[in-house]
Amino acid sequence: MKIAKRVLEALNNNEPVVALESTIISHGMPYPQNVKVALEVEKIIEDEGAVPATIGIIDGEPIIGMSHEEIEEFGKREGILKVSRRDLGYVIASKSWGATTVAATMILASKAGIKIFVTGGIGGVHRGATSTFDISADLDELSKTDMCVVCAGPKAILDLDLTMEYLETKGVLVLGYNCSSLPCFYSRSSNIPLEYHAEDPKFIARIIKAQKDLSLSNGILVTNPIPEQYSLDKDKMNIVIEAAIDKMNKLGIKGKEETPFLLKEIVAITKGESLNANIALVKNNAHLGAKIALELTKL
Ligand code: PSU
Ligand code: MN
Repeated sequence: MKIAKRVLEALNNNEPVVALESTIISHGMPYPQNVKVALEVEKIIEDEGAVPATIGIIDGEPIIGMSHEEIEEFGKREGILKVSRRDLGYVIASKSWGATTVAATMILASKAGIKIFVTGGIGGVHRGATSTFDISADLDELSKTDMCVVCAGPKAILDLDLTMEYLETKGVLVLGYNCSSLPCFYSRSSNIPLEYHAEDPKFIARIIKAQKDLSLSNGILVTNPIPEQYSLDKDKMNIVIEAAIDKMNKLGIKGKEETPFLLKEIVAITKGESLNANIALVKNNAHLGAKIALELTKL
C-alpha cells in the first residue's frame, strides 16, 4: 500500500494521525458536497494539529492519505466499488477503484499504524435482521481490529438495540462522549442508556493505552452526539426512515446497496436537512478524533 509522505513522517515521529474513510465520499453523500466536506474535515483535523489520512483504493492500490485531487476524483467517479473486509483482495487483484467502508478503513489504517479513525456513523444490525441476517461487517471488524473509531453512533436506519447487543457480545466498548444515552446519528440521543462515558479526550487516550498494554486486539467505539443546533427530532426521523425502508423493500434493494440507498432517500424526503445533519456530525467528530490522537501521542 502507498502511504502519503506527510502521513508516514507523522507516524514515524509519533505525531497524531487520523484516518478517514472514502465510502462516505463516494456512496454516502452527493457530489459536490461530498468533496467539499471531505476536504473541510481534513482541514479541521489539520487545524487541531493532527495529520488526516483519507483512505481509499486506486487501481488496486490502497492509498493511506489521498491527495486533494484523488479525493475530488472519488467524489465524482462512477462505479467505484464499496469495499468491506471481504472485498479487499478482489479489488486489489482486479486493479479496481474501491471506496473503503468503516471495516476496510479500519484494516488498512491499522496496518499503516494509525490508531484513530473518524467517520459519520458506523454500520450495524439492520432492522429486520432476525430474518435477513443483515449485520454490517463494521461490527465484527470492531471486535478484531485495534482502532478507536469516532462516530455519532450507529446510523439511525439500524436496529440500535440489536446493534448494542451485538457489540457487547463481540467485546466492543461503546463510550459516550459527554452523553448518557447512545447518540443515533441524526439525533443527539436515543432511549438506550450507555454504561460508559468519557468527558475528555485524555481519558479516551488512556483507555486506548490500557487496551494496548493488555495486547487486546479489538477496537473501541466512541460515540459523539451531533451538535444540538443540527440535531433532528428522533420521532420525526423515524417516520422518514420507515418510509425510506418501505420504498427500499418495494424496489427489492438488498445487501450492500441498502445503506447508500437509505441515506440518499432520507436526504430526498427531508429536502436536504439530513445531509446538513450528516455534514455537521462528521465535522464534529473530526474535532474530537484529532484531540484524542493528540492526547495519545503524549502517553
Ligand atoms: N457514515 C456516514 N455515511 C456513510 C457511511 C458511514 O455518515 O455512508 C458508510 C460507512 O462506510 C459504513 C457503511 O461502513 O456506510 C456501512 O455500510 P453497510 O451497512 O452496508 O455495512
Ligand atoms: Mn449489510
